[in-house]
Amino acid sequence: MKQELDRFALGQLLSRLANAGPGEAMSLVPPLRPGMHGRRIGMTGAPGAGKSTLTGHLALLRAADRRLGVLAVDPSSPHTGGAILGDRIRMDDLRGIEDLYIRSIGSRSASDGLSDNLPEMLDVMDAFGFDEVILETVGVGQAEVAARSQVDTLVLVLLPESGDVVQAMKAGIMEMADIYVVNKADLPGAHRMATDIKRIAALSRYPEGAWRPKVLLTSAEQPESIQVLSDTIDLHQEWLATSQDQRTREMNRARYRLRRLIERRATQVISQLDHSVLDMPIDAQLQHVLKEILDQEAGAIPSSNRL
Ligand SMILES: Nc1nc2c(ncn2[C@@H]2O[C@H](COP(=O)(O)OP(=O)(O)O)[C@@H](O)[C@H]2O)c(=O)[nH]1
Ligand SMILES: [Mg+2]
Repeated sequence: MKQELDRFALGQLLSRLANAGPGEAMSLVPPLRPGMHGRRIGMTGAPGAGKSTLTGHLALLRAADRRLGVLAVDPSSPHTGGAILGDRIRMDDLRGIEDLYIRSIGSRSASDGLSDNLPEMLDVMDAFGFDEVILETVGVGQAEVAARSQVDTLVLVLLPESGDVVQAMKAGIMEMADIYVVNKADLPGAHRMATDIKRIAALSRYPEGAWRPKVLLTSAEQPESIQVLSDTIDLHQEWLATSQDQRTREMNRARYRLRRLIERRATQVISQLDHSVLDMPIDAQLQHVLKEILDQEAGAIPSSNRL
């Protein structure tokens, strides 16, 4: 039996993380035992594509037999708590579902559509025993790439008639997502777009044993379409369990975290430089900045958490 979910403690910890600097963020994550990692599903796509609506429906389906968390990174609503996503779920629907936790977080300074301390927030979800976390992020270019490294299964939610996406796919980034969803299937153009994407997928070459991206049509008005999406996510998870790329994914995740960390520290140090440093030759500036970062590091992280 799992320990009861302490929503209050979790909420507090996520709030502290949302406002923490890089050093503090790492010290806030409780130690994780091996095997404590839940599944991570990313829902990304342009604003208005219907991600929150779809995520809400999906969450209700998938929370029936597991502890499910939803983190929605919503740059437009840093202060609305769970309201944005919560609005899309009726309280009636939540009856009988005990272990569903939904939370909106602002994206702060992260330019890639993810929140600064998202890797740590996801670790916290693991520490609180979530079997699965659905991560909603606004995807525009860089964001899909960033979300990619943080989740196991990435769902790209598309609007009918967003032809630029189809163009981008033709240029060969079909491996961007695991599942392509043309949402709002009730609107004109959706079926046509799904057919176009399927055609592109059929033309792409995949190595032996690779996952072939799936293309689905969904609509908030068609519950069975959301069931199919949920089943397809399960299918991808099953494929992951047998695939050889687990190490590669773990390394990409670690790389993203490390890069973000260094970027944030460097940005902070560089923003505080004055003429005394900026007038130096560039290699001296570099030396200075690297030393500053190292000095800060020595002070910021408790030794027990050092890598
Ligand atoms: N026609 C139609 N509209 C939808 C559907 N799903 C969501 N919407 C509407 O699209 C708008 C944006 O939805 P939202 O879930 O907030 O999109 P997000 O910005 O991607 O999270 C809202 O007005 C929704 O009511 C759908 O399946 N069909
Ligand atoms: Mg949304």
